[in-house]
Amino acid sequence: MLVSERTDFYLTIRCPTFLNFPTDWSSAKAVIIGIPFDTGSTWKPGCRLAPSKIREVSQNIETYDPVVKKDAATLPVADAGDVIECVLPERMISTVGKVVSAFYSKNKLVVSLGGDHTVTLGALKGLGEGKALIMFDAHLDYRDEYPVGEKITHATMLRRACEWGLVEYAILVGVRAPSREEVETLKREGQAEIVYAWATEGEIKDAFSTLNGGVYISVDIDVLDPSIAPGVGCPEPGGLTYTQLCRALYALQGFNVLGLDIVEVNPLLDVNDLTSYVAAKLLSKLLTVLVS
Ligand SMILES: [Mn+2]
Repeated sequence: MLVSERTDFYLTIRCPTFLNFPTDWSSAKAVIIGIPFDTGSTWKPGCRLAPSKIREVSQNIETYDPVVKKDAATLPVADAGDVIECVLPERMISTVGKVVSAFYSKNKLVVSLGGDHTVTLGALKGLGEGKALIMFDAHLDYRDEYPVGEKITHATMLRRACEWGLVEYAILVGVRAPSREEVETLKREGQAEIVYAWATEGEIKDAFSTLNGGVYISVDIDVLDPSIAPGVGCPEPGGLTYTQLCRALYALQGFNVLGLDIVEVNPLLDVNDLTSYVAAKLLSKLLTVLVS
């Protein structure tokens, strides 16, 4: 059997699963995987604990979405467990790439639970080159090196994704903490549109309307205001409200979504598991929007 077929070799089942979904993914349309990786965090570690914590709190959320009129818990989704633990970013990217590629080749929508934002590089690699990306994030993650000398961290993720050809064009929503160098480089290279956190709902939808073809969605939980998502490594005031983010996600209904992730939840910095609850609700909502 090809290594790429042996997804079970790289995955460890975790219980409880998200919303008690089955671990058998054979008939599922979407497959959740956890990526317990946080050595790409440039400040406080702890994101590696998020997949298990988000699964734990998911046992206690309401799953019916009155807007989409679907119940996430009844959708054809599986939770295939966590990718084996990796410390070095290169190995994580390679391993996650193999797992995502194997599921993608079987027409599964892969939902990755980070982990710090570096994990998105692995998921994007598994889907191949030249995609559009919609990224919800307080930051641009477009530094060349951060910290000095480090090329693959959560602060350089988008820069590497563009350089490696994994992302052709990106729409960056909820931004409010960019560096001058990142803004100027992105503008010069023309590979992205920045939709700042103070944009209106209409402006966000207008940005989405420029996309056609397959798109990858990445939600860095720090796009939300730290008052509702305090468990993050780099809290930035002035973030989106939960309702603003939900409205943006509803606008993605009907898009050809190739994969998605929710990243940067840090249970070690959280208050009353609030950030994990918010992430669980967002994932539940995204499933109702994207899976039928
Ligand atoms: Mn990020």
